[in-house]
Amino acid sequence: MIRFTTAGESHGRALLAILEGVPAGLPLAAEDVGRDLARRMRGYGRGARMQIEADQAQLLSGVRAGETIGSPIALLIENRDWANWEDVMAPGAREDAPRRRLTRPRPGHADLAGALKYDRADARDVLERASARETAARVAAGAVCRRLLAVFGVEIGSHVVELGGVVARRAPLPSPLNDAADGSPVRCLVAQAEPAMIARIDAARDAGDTVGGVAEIVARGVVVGLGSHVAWDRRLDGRLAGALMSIPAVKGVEIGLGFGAAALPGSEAHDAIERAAQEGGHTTGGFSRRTNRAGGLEGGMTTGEPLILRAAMKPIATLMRPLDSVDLDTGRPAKAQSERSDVTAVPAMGVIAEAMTAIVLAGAYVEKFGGDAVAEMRRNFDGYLAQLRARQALWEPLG
Ligand code: EPS
Repeated sequence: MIRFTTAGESHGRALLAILEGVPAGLPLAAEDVGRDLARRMRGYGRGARMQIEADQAQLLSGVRAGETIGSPIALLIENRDWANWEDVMAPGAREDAPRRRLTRPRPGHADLAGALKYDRADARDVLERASARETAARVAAGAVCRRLLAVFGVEIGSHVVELGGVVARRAPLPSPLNDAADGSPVRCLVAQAEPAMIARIDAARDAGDTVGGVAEIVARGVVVGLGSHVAWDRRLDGRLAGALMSIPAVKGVEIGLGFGAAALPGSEAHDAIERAAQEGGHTTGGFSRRTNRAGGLEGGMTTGEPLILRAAMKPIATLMRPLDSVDLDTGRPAKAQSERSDVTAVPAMGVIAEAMTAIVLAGAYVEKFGGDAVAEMRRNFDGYLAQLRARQALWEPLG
């Protein structure tokens, strides 16, 4: 089992991730993590905070001489902005400390429900943790999982398919996906859509508004048979959907055709099965599909076809022309509070969704192939591939 937890406030000293269950013997360096952290910080529409930070991970435990040793991996990312917030966020009690209180909750943010639930008079105690800054720690944990998945030939990428209402036309996906997507300021593969998306972000910024969008996550090289149909909580589609839905501001998740499948007849919603070409199909049991409407998941299990997931992000809740709210101190109507923020973070959300996908998939690999050591997992994986091949050996050769 792979488990992880994070800690840290947006303007606190640092973020921390603890990842447990990664097998021993995986080569790992801080740069493996740093690459994804840097990718998460980019994207047109980010605010001034991203000019302050330069996220890097320190490996505090679980790695020795460049290899994991099977113990929990603790990753630390310092907040550079801490230097500007130390007085406000310091854990020690000080009467005269500046508070930078937030008392006019932002509709769409965790401010109000969090302040009520945790009995806080200052919603800063809520927003500091609800802030999507926390996702840097997830991306660090995800980068380690991505490294493990690479041993088994899995590649995870993402791209933005919709931003601010601009929908990118479907196009064939390049491989590796991220090499192409990361070259775009909005991580969009369709050159014609990019300027329109940028224009929507600019217009929203000028209007004191924000925009949302949709990122598509693609995992290639995933072996058939991860997850299980036998119990609700072992279905991989459920785990993936939960993981993506847990990303701040994500309000919708689709797999394959997703909501579109509901309107189609069965004959147009499924993926006909055929034999894979002779040279391919070692991770799909010798089968292939003419289409991939299922998004690589049937019965809660991987089919061996690429996983296709989409996550829809609502517009960021911090508005420079705020919506109506109520002041927690006075109970009187007031405009919601504005804070420095981003106009959009959809490009970053795709990178975060990759990380969450990697964490769930790495967990599924460890579950299926056992995993105290990478070499042990590898043996079990090879044994499974041999099992898949043995079945094919009974078949007539393809003519
Ligand atoms: C965020 C507000 C902004 C974002 C932040 C998420 O931060 P600040 O309040 O410091 O300007 O930049 O995202 C990050 C810091 C990050 O690393 O992604 C919010 O309120 O959710």
